[in-house]
Amino acid sequence: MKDQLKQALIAGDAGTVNALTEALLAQDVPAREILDEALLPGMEVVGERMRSGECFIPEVLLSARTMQGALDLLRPHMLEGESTSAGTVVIGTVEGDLHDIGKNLVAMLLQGAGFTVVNLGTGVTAAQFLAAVQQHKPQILGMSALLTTTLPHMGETIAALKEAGLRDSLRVMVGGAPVTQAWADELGADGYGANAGMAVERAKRLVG
Ligand code: B12
Repeated sequence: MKDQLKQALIAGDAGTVNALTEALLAQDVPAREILDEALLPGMEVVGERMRSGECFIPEVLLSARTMQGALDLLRPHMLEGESTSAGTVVIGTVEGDLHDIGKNLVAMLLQGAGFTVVNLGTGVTAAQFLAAVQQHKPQILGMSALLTTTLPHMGETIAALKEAGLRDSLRVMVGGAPVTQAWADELGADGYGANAGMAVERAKRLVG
């Protein structure tokens, strides 16, 4: 059934994806397993096809929307348990970038791990990140970017934090497909996560 789910996601068939996700949950298949073994591998294929020119933006968008729908179904199953806050995380996708599936996944798993998450959405400017830090006083600021052209905006936010004297009041984490540990180091970020699981591990260590 997991392979059928993966194929339906690739096809952008929301009805089938929702039905199969619900059926798997009803069989007590853990939400994390549905994510790791069906949905994420499905998006991986969509990405490869986009790269090779085999599929185009409308199709990718359809799969992306379908993925968001499935994540909504999984969310309640990933949030069980922890009640006390492990800390506050402000997270967003940088200016000029509207990719948010990975960022939302990170936000969801951080919530599941007990963090209070303030999700600023997409296209967040350095000034908006700064304002949110001033308002919410988070322990961690997370920035996501999926385009090589929008990566530099991460540095602008860090510069804005420095200018406001707030850089040392929190830890900065960065991620997104083109982000590497080397890029995180160059930026002077405190953490990097290649995937949502690693992001959560890293966040726990940063506040621990
Ligand atoms: C879905 C998708 C879209 C959707 C986005 C829908 C949405 N709501 O997000 C749509 C169709 C809108 C889209 C548009 C575009 N896209 Co696009 N897209 C993708 C695709 C296929 C998948 C991205 C995804 O969701 N992956 C699944 C998630 C789970 O993975 P992830 O995002 O990497 O996140 C994980 C980690 O990176 C990490 N992480 C993410 N964020 C954070 C943050 C922190 C703090 C931490 C610690 C970790 C972390 O954890 C996440 C979970 O495990 C990728 C291909 C790819 N392989 O990445 C291209 C891709 C990113 N897109 C690309 C391009 C070029 C575009 C467009 C410019 C296309 C166009 N010509 O218009 C536009 C740009 C729009 C814009 N201004 O942002 C290129 C980027 C190339 C580059 N090097 O810059 C890619 C790589 C495709 C390609 N190979 O050509 N896209």
